Amino acid sequence: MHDKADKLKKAKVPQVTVREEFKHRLPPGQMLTERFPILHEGEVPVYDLSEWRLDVFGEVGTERSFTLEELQALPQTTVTCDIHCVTRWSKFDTAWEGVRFKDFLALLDVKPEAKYVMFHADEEYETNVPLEDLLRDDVLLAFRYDGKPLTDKHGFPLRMVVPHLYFWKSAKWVRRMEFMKEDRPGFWERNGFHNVADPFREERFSGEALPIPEDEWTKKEFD
Ligand SMILES: Nc1nc2c(c(=O)[nH]1)N[C@H]1C(S)=C(S)[C@@H](COP(=O)(O)O)O[C@H]1N2
Ligand SMILES: [Mo]
Repeated sequence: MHDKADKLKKAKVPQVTVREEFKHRLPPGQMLTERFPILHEGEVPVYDLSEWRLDVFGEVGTERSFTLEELQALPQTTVTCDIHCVTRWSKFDTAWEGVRFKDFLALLDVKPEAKYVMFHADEEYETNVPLEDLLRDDVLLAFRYDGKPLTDKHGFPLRMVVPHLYFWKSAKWVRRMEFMKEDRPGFWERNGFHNVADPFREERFSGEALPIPEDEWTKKEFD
């Protein structure tokens, strides 16, 4: 009985204490969790993988469309990184496998004028990231998390992982990449969130702070 009560308690407050030597890895205003919260707008998409494509368009010489098999045949990398959600949870040492964005970019005919990327994802999600940010070695088109294929709720079959920005910049269920000359705000960026989103500078909001209760994330679904 005690056990069950403890488990429920743990589920309610999934926050853990950060050891002194890791404190520098926790951005200001963040709380550490060992669970994996699930956050998104809309429904979890269901795919017919034979129809699934990743499309590349915008400031490119040639538009491209990749099947999942084509993407999975590319050289893959493992990245272990910390992730930080604007709703205040952070998770350390998350392990992802996939194709480096940089390696993917090398296959594309992107025009030199392209300076930003809009990630278009299901369900009608969009987020914008400067191309320069995506050239870091730890930015992935990820197929796998923690040694297993992504679960539906975490973005199966393909999501972005852009670890140095708040996690809303890491689109789950990504379907289209648009290369752009000019920056344009994505879904959250149009709805009061910061355009840059550096967690160590606490770039949460573009104007006034949005009224998100500090414990809201603890009430969401978790793995
Ligand atoms: N397609 C899509 N991707 C998305 C979102 C979304 O609503 N739709 N939410 C973002 C937000 S706010 C966060 S914190 C992370 C959550 O990823 P997770 O559910 O794997 O923790 O996904 C990001 N990517
Ligand atoms: Mo988020």
